[in-house]
Amino acid sequence: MKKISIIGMPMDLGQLRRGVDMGPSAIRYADIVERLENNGFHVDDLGDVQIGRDRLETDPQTGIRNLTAVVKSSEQLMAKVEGVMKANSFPLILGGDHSIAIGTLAGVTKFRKRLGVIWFDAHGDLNTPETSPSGNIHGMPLAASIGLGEKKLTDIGGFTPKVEPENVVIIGARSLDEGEKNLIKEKGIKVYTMHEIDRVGMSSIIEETIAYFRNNGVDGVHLSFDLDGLDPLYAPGVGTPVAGGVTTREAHLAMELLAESQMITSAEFVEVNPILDERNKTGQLAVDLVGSLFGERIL
Ligand code: Z70
Ligand code: MN
Ligand code: MN
Ligand code: MN
Repeated sequence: MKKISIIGMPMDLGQLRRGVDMGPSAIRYADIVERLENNGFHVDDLGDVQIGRDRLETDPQTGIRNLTAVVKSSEQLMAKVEGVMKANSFPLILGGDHSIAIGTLAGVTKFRKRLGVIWFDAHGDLNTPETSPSGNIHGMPLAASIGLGEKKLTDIGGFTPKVEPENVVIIGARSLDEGEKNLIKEKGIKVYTMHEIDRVGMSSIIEETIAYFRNNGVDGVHLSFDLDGLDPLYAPGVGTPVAGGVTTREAHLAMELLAESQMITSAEFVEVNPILDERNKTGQLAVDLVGSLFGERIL
């Protein structure tokens, strides 16, 4: 039987709004374990990584908030993910703000040296301390993972980069900072903005993405799913809502096509903030999408 190991990463240190540390609880409350078991998986919930609670520090040199605590917590997540992969189980990480992806990808890429990454997000998360408008680490994890920015973030696990820029595909972008736009051009990162989603449709985009990764010869694909990629109408419980996003139907279709491809080897669902949510709508949606990612069909 296929095994899935759930790791909760209740980290809110990568941004300023409190409550995203309760994301893993909200997703568990929406019965993620039962949902996956009903789909025929053996599920181990490994509980939560312990997160440092001290939010006092902003690095005076770089303006990065909570750097020490994020690094420490990321190292712990990396070790857990590594353990899951050693045990031949599928790592499914529940955030937490998107800064958790730094630790996730550090753990996954200890094993997969040519990893493809799907970054489903309204944002690029491609800021470096130089380009960041906020100093918030949740705006930096993709940059850090391709080796750019603060060394303490890029070098977690003792190696960098984790992922090659040509093996990254961003889907759902509609809020990019100037520095991020420059970086996308400079590194040739593949981005499907809302414009392309509207023009060619989600199914073509996922098919193209799968073909792109196959052609690149990746040895696995990680899905980093920021719930703010969805329109706030469907996912109100996020810290940085941006109008004009992906619909529930498009997101389900994407998950179903990825399930069919059998390409996804690890995943994380991030930025669920129950304090900002409406009766756990966003937590429930995350679980529904996980269902589709693991093979659920309407009929
Ligand atoms: C902005 C920054 C961001 C997620 C917001 C926002 C980044 N580009 N990331 N929500 N997940 O502060 O860097
Ligand atoms: Mn077990
Ligand atoms: Mn994000
Ligand atoms: Mn985002």
